[in-house]
Amino acid sequence: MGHYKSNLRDLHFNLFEMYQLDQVLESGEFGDLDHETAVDMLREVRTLAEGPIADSFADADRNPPVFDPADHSVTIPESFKKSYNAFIEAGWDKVGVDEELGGLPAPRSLYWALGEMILGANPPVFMYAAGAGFSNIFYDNGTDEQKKWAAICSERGWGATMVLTEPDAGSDVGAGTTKAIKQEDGTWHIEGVKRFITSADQDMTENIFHLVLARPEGAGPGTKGLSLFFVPKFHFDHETGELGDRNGAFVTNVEHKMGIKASSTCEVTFGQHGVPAKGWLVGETHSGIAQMFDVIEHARMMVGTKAIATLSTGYLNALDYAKQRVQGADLTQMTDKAAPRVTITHHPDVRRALLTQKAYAEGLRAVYLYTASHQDAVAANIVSGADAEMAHKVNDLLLPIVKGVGSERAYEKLTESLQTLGGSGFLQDYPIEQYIRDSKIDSLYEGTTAIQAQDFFFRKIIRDKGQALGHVAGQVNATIEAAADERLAAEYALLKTALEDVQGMAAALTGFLMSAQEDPKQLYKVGTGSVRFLMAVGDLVVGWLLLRQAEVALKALDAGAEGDNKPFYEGKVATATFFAKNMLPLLTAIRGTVENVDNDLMELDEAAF
Ligand code: ST9
Ligand code: FAD
Repeated sequence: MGHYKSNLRDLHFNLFEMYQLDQVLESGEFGDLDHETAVDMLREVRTLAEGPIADSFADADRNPPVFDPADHSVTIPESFKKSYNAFIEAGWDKVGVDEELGGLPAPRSLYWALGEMILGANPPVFMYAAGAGFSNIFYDNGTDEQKKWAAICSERGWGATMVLTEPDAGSDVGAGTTKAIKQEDGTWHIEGVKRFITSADQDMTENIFHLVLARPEGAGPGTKGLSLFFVPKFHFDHETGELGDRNGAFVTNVEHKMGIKASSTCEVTFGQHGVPAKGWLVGETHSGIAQMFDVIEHARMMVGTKAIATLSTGYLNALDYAKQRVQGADLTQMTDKAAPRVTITHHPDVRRALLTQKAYAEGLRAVYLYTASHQDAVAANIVSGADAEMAHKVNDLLLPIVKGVGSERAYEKLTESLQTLGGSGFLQDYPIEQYIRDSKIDSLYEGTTAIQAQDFFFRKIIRDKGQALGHVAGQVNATIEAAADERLAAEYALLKTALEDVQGMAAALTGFLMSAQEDPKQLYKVGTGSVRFLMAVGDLVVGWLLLRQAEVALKALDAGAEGDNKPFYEGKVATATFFAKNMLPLLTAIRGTVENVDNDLMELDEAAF
């Protein structure tokens, strides 16, 4: 048995019992894809993920990709190549991709459910295999001519990268100085150094295309002055795809990292090795940052789902261990030194830790799949009654929660998974230490948590005039008002208080923003409170979706659920109750801190830190 433990039962529960995937498929929006096919796909990907994909997880960590500065190449470990090939050869990289690109369109909820299993088993497999998805975004943004290249990129299975970051332009992408110089033939020469570029070289695909943000000479400052360029590693015949000369984009370093070592993180130097780095302006329009955000939105979803997937397998590994590890006596017999020893699942604190992990793993899974359901208009309408415009806004609103809250909570609760194994958790005999190392990146790349929190408040709430937040809050309120199951009365009351607390926090932050018109320093208070607010909304949504799951579970139990289903549904009810009683009340204290935030920390002399 490999390291990865999927939770297919919970994926089914979310897709079919919560988010009505059958109705989505019956809409005809996804061609012939039906219930049986979706179930088969989930089962097959589970088998693949737990087997060949997971197989190289530890080996590629201990023997990471090797960089050769002489020829700017990266060699991927053989073990990992097997995992990658198993995924590609079965065609899974084409799921969710347009038919024009050789893909199989699928509902986003199904796409991300499949993705969760790959991301939990071996995340870099998903990342290296994202070329077809990138081709789709290039296709959507490209000229008619470029759409043909996008089809070539997808069909020939080329790798792809997103190239934003520079040494002095991380969170502040608009500080980028990489230049684009227009050539007489209409192409561009890219010049500059980018760093931290994921998958920028590998020896698994015949070609790689880079989507690069660079500033055309004479363009203005900031992100709006950046344009997006298609820069292939090798030039190619634009009709046949046949490879030509090497282009001037060279990997000049590979980072040594804390985790996710199988994923190559590269410095890429453009146009400084005697060969120009030739690029093509994507779509022939200078709207680079908006085009790049099409990639970023998918990547943020990917990062959050990766984190949540890792927490889930961390929890299931911890649970497995806890059921077997015998240590100590039952607390009620602590004074009897001859009392029988019990498995650690008998200790209240271990149960608290396990339920905490379960609640966040399953609650955040419910959040990312709810979000994914708002990525298809047809599904959004079924799930929340949102029309196409509102579906888009709700997805925008929830992405910082999936990414920002998903990554922070996963990393935090994975330490509970490790703790459950005691000293053994610290060993490389178990996967959890690697889970922790591999998932730390999730709160950093694709916009740090602070950036997610600002995006959430300023763009997704204030700029949106609270429309999407109002829609989701309306859904939460509907659950409270309907109080569909009287056995959950205490939980509805706790959810009601949590909703009021979050609304109070939103009002406080909005108040600071308003008063910043008179006193700009009031804005610091938003900056100080925004991560707490993001995390609080995350808890509210997790608590709400767990409660809705409990309602469905109680109905199933009333209908006489048997066998494995019985403890599954009982677990759902217990988890929702645990979360409502143990996590939601904390929001009242957080509301107090957000409402009373002051500017003392901004007035403190730097020397006093
Ligand atoms: C990275 C990669 O970290 C990590 C892993 C890569 C793995 C690769 C594999 C990925 C697989 C997934 C892809 C699969 C694809 C599948 C497809 C299947 C079909 N939403 O606020 P302003 C835009 S990469 C949308 O003034 P500043 C918007 O156009 C590095 N758009 O910003 C806006 O204009 P307007 C990641 C947004 O102050 C314009 O930007 N690095 C959003 O100029 C300007 O907005 C980062 O993420 C949004 N939420 O710049 C950087 N926000 O307002 C983090 C902005 O007119 N830093 N736009 O609409 C930030 O995000 C900053 O806030 C900033 C600030 C750069 C945007
Ligand atoms: P900084 O921006 O310097 O941030 C440092 C700290 O300051 C953070 O805590 C941050 O939250 C905080 N901070 C910064 N600005 C603000 C602000 N305005 N308000 C509040 N707090 C702020 N980039 C790519 O383009 N493509 C890739 O494929 C890619 N892959 C990566 C893979 C790895 C393994 C790593 C480590 C990075 C990758 N990145 C990639 C870059 C990644 O997106 C950046 O590291 C990230 O955006 C943060 O930038 P930074 O590291 O420069 O940190």
